Amino acid sequence: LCLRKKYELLVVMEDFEGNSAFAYYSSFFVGPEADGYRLQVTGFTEGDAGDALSVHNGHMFSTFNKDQDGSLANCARLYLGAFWYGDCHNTNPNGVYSWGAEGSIHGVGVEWSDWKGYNYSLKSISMKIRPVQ
Ligand SMILES: [Ca+2]
Repeated sequence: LCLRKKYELLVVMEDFEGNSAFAYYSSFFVGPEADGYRLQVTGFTEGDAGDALSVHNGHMFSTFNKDQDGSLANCARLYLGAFWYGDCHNTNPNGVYSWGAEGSIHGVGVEWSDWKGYNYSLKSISMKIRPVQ
């Protein structure tokens, strides 16, 4: 990932009923390690999945053993993932793969809340970036 280039981002996801949805962002950038791999994502312009990512803009990347989220809690431990958590998430792509609708533990699945809510773990989710000319 070249830090000098501009990137756009396409998030594509599928549920277990054969549906798919997407969200497009015109600008995507990840900051340096020294700044916690801070996320810069802006320019949601279209997507039938809705925008679950803009709320994560400006946050550092947090893991179980590296809490640098925007919450008093440890979001990675609470939601069993690793992400650019704020307080805590609207999407949890590195959450627990749990085969669809499953509400026993709120928000721990592979969630994209604006499409399927917080108790549906997606079949797949991909974040695809490419340089913008
Ligand atoms: Ca925290």
